[in-house]
Amino acid sequence: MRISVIVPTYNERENLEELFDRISRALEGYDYEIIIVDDDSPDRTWEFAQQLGERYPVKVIRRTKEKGLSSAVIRGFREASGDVFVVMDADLQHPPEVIPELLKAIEDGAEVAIASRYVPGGGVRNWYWYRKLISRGAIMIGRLALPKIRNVKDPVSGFFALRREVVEGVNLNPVGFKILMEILIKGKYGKVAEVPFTFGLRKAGESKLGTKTMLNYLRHVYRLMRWEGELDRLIKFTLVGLSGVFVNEGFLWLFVSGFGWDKILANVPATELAILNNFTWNDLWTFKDLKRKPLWRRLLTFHIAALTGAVVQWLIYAGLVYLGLYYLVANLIGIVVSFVVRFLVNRHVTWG
Ligand SMILES: Nc1nc2c(ncn2[C@@H]2O[C@H](COP(=O)(O)OP(=O)(O)OP(=O)(O)O)[C@@H](O)[C@H]2O)c(=O)[nH]1
Ligand SMILES: [Mg+2]
Repeated sequence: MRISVIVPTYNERENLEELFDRISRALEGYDYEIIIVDDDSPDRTWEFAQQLGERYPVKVIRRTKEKGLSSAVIRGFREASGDVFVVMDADLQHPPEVIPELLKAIEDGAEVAIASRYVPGGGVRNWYWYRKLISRGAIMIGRLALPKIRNVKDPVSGFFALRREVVEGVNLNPVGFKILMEILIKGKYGKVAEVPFTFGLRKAGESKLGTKTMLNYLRHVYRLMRWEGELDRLIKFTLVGLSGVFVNEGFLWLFVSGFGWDKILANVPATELAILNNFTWNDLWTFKDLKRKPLWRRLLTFHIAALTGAVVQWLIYAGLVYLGLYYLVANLIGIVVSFVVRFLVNRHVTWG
């Protein structure tokens, strides 16, 4: 088994020697190469990497026309000759000593092995609380929006190993910053393993991450949702929901004006009929490929989602009105949040 360790770099000269030294110790006995993909760093990281190539098995790629972390990793995949690829940062936030554990997981049958901050034994060190919060929040959004990766605890880690076949012939989009998420959605694999590790602060040099990152991340999640067909589901779910409004209003009118029923009570069966209408269309159309649970379970959780949505809507309405927000705006926010909650419960539970 030959290993290719792919390291994207930009101004990482100060970290390179220690990085190579620790990789070479960690991979003693392995057949391996280190591939540095450098975007023409002003500190001449590429040049120093070439010099170190006298002592370590290094292949240096100096890109002068392209820039960007993900495209650098994809380029590394193309240049790599190994059977297993390891991707890691140069700044020693990713301890090379973890690489053998990743390789062990691959040998044990995983096609993708992730060095994970969010499995027991892993973590982050010296992070401000808001960086932790953003990291956790971003991962939660990704896992909720992309059911395929919902069981992966750290789908945005920059430190992972995979078999060559996972990405071979796969068209990866270099625009997103989180290449692992791209691979987990588009790659060809069966089993994913996560190995704990502690992510610290960078040793030297500067962070390349700006405030634009969060917005770019959300755009990336959105693109992957589209690619997965999850956005289509969301649109269908919306249309079905709108059809339910007409069913609810229509039956309410029939029961009150036609049958002379009590206005308050008549809305109970009218609402139930709308719920059944929505369930039927979602079952036959929105989630038609996901009928894994028995019908009665789907019906039950669909009702629970409807009830949860109604409670959430009312709580948000009451809370925002109490805080002084105009009541129609408060209700609108409640409706939108309730809609998202209902979609997620149904996507992950009813048709999960
Ligand atoms: N080739 C290339 N490498 C990059 C680019 N941006 C970042 N990198 C490298 O990718 C790795 C991760 O970037 P960092 O700036 O450390 O990102 P981070 O670890 O999330 O942030 P810090 O905690 O501040 O270090 C490092 O090895 C960088 O040198 C780029 O545009 N091109
Ligand atoms: Mg870093």
